[in-house]
Amino acid sequence: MKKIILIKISCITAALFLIAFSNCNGPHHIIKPTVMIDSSRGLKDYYNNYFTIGVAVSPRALKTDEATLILQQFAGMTPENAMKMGPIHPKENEYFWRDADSIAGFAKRNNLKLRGHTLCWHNQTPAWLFKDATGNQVTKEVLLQRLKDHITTVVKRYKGTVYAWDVVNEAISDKKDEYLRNSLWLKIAGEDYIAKTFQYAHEADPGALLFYNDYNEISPVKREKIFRLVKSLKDAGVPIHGVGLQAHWAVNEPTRSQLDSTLQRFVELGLKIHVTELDISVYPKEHDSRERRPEDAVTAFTPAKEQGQLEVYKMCFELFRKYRRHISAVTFWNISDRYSWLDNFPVSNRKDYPLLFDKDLKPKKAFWEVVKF
Ligand code: HXH
Repeated sequence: MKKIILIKISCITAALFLIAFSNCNGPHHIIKPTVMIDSSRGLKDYYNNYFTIGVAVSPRALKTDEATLILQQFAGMTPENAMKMGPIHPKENEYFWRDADSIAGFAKRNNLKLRGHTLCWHNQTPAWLFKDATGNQVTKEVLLQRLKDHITTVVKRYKGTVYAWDVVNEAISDKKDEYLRNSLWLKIAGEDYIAKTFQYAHEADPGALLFYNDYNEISPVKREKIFRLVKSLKDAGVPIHGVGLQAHWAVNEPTRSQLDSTLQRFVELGLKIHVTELDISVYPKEHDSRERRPEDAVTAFTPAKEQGQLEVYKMCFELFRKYRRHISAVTFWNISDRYSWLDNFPVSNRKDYPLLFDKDLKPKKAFWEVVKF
């Protein structure tokens, strides 16, 4: 009896001791469950055996703390604007190399794969391009000669540094019943300006991979037109190696089945697929530019926006991984939510948060969904 009482007393004492001891340092000693974060691994490492993860950059970003983030996270780069015809070739006999050179130098020094963007586009063209000295529209012959000179000069300069070019950008029309965009390229030079552009690029650097690049590829109508163009180039023996899907998407599109059938369709081309300009807007997609309205007042990155965005990012990368044998590069269009081309577009005075890193360059919840596989 005495023995039992003694055991009881010592048990109670031990328990009291344990409680007292475990509480002596206050509640902050309670171990919280934490997610295991391996901060030494970037996107490029998680996807090492899948595709080259790239990012669109400005020369300015490479002189800030964003440069460190680029080196931690990305294996590839695309100049957002610096190699476009307007910025790089402002006058007929004048090139502006500084910005493109500084991006190419950074890529070279740090062993990043550089995608060139872009050689022929209807937008951001220099003022002189379509006009002769008297202000009249140039002929087909003059325009194609100018295009050839431009491509030869630019592509040769970055030979060995740029491994892939977006050769023609956005040549397909958004109008339901129109095939090619009715641009000055088409009006002046006719349909074969596209094949010619690829030929000029191939002659300037036979080792570069050449892509046709376009947006709204998830729309069944546009998708079939892109498919038709790329297939016709390939069948005609034009040097084209892949299709670039811009992937400017949003919280409401694409759906899983829409993206799956899009990727499935482009796989049938038997060419490479690059996802070239990925971002997921936190606002439902609007396909037309408009002024800001009162209901646009909430521009904060709310938990609901965060959740919607992470679900789309998760789904997209699940499908990218499914098609890993065909997709060889995935490039984000800008580095962090500090700056995106979507700020003020297509709605004026509206901030967007379309990327995987916040304005302090910290990974967002969507980042952890993308690397969890
Ligand atoms: C891309 N265009 C370009 O390839 C890239 O060079 C640029 O830096 C950013 C995006 C996407 C785009 C295409 C058409 C377009 C807007 C963006 O036209 C619209 C105009 C108004 C409303 C909706 C689309």
